[in-house]
Amino acid sequence: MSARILVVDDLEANRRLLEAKLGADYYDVLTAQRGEEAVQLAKREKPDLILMDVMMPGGIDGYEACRRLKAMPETRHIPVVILTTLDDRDNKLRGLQAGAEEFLPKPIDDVQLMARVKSLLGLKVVIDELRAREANGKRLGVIDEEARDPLEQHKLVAGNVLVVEDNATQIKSIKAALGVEHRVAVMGVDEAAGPPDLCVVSVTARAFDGFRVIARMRSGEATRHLPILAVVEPDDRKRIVRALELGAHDVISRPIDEEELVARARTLMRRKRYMDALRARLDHSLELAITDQLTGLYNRRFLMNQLTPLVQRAQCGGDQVSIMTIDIDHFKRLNDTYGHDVGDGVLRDFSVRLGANTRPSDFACRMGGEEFVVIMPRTSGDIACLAAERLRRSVCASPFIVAGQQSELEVTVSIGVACTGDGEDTVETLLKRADEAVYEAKAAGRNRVVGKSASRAA
Ligand code: GH3
Ligand code: MG
Ligand code: MG
Repeated sequence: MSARILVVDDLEANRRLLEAKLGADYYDVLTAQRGEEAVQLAKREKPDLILMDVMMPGGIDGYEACRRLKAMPETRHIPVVILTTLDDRDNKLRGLQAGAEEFLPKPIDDVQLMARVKSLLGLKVVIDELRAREANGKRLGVIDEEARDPLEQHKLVAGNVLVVEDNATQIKSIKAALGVEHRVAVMGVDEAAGPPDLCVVSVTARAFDGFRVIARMRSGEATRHLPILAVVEPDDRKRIVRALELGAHDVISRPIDEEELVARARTLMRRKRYMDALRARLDHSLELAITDQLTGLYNRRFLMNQLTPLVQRAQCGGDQVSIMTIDIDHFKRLNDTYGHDVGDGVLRDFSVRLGANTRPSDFACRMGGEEFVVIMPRTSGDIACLAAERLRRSVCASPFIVAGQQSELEVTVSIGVACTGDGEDTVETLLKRADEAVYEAKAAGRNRVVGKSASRAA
C-alpha cells in the first residue's frame, strides 16, 4: 500500500534518513523543517501520516504542532507519530495528550517504525473511505451539510473496557487507571456493562494465547471494529510487531504506566467513536437514499433495484413476480378542496393502510405523487388480485381522519395488477401493464381492481 508521509524535523540529516527508509518501502515522502510549516503543509497536502520531531528551534514545537493539527477538522483525522530523543515518561505523556497516536524514541527502531506506520495507515484507509462516503452523502444532500464533525462531538469519552489478562497485579493497575473514566470488566470475571469500546489484551499471559485472542477479535463480525490495545513486555520487539500485524491498534509495555494507559485508551476510544459516528451517519444516509420522505415507504429508486433481478429471474424460469400499481382516485380534487397539507395527510394515512395490508416479503413503494407500487415476489396474478382487492376494501371501508381537518374524508383507490409472463417481460413492460390496468380501472368507474396477465395483454 502506497501512501504519503510527512516527515517533520529541523535537522536535514534526520529528514534524509527517514526519507530513505520510507522511500525504500515505496512511500512518498514530504518534508517540513518547522512546526508551523508542517501544519500549513498538512492542511494543504493532506498526507496520510505525519512523523513529527519535538524540538524544533525558533517556533512551535512538535507537541504544539500536533495539538493544532488535531484541532482542525481538515487534519484531525491524520495520524501523528511523535519521534524524539526525549525518551522519558513526561514527554511521552505530553505527546499522547497532544493527541498524537504514537510516540517512538530516537534512534528509531526500523522494524517498530514500519509496523506502526503500516498499522496506522491501514486504519487511515478505513477512515478515508468513510470520510469520502460522508462527503458524497453531503453532496447528494442526504447528509446534513452542517452536520458536526464527529471527532469534535466525541472529545470526552467514557466507555466500556474489556480486559483480557490473567495477571492479578496488572488487572489491578489497569482497573485503577481506566476505572476513573470508564467501566472496566475483566473477561471471565466481571459482568460487562455493555458491548466493549476498547479491549486490553495481554500477549504474555500464561493462561491463554493473547495473539489468538487478537486474531479472533479482528475476524469476528461483532468485534471487527473494536480497538485493541496489546500489553507486551518492554523491548519485546518481536511480540510488538506481531501484535500490530495481527491487528492490535496500539501496544503498551509492562509494567503499565497508568497515565500512559489512560492517554492511549483515550486516543483509541476517540477514534472508535469517530468511526462509529461516521458509520451510523452512513447507515442513516443510505436509509434516506431508499426511503420516501413523506410516507417512509421505499422510493422509486429502491423499487427499480428490487424489481429488476426478480423479473430477470422470473424470465429465466424462476418464481413469478406480481406487482400492483395503486392510484388514489380524484386526488387532485381532494387537494383543491382541503389544501395540500390535508392531501399529504391522506398520503400518509394511505401508506399506513398499505403497510398493514402487505406481507413482510412484499415491498411497498411510493413511485411519486399519489401513485404507489407493491412488489410481490413469488406471487401469481390471481393471488395478487386477491391482495389488491383486500387493500382496495381497506381503503374505502373506513373514512380517513386527517389531523387539522374536522370532516372525515372518503378515499378510494384504483389498482392495476400485473404478473410476469412467459419469459417476455422486463421491468418496463411489467410496470406498463400495471399502468394500463389502472387506466382501465379508472375508465370503468374507479374504486376497483383490474388484473392484466401477460398472455391476455399480448
Ligand atoms: P384520478 O382519479 O384520475 O387519478 O385523478 P387524480 O386527481 O387523482 O389524478 P391527477 O394525476 O390528475 O392528480 C394528482 C394530484 O396529486 C396532482 C398533484 O398536485 C397531487 N400531488 C402530487 N404529489 C403530491 C404530494 O406529495 N402531496 C399532495 N398533497 N399532493 C400531491
Ligand atoms: Mg389519482
Ligand atoms: Mg395520478
